[in-house]
Amino acid sequence: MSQDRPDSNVVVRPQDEVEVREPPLYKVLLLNDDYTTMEFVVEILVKVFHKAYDDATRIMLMVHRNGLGVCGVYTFEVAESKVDTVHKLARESGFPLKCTMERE
Ligand code: TYC
Repeated sequence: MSQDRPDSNVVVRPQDEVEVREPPLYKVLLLNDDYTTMEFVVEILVKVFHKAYDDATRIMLMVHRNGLGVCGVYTFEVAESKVDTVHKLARESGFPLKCTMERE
């Protein structure tokens, strides 16, 4: 029998089946503080989280009023990279803005 042709007599055990589960997802959350400007938070939401200006403003106000809010949902590495980028940009601008991630 050809090596390329599927063999109908082959038994595929469950442990040999292809993994189809989705990777775990992580929410990235922005935390409110009294010192970071509203303008800077909107800029972060537009530049780092690719939000439209109006959505960015809505999310920033939600964080301002409720203490925290979700900016987006990503795989582990992407979420981790967003958190690092927010902290780096905030530090460079002298703001104490904090960002965290949480498994969905
Ligand atoms: N509370 C800040 C202010 O009044 C604005 C702010 C919003 C800061 C969201 C952080 O994640 C934040 N200037």
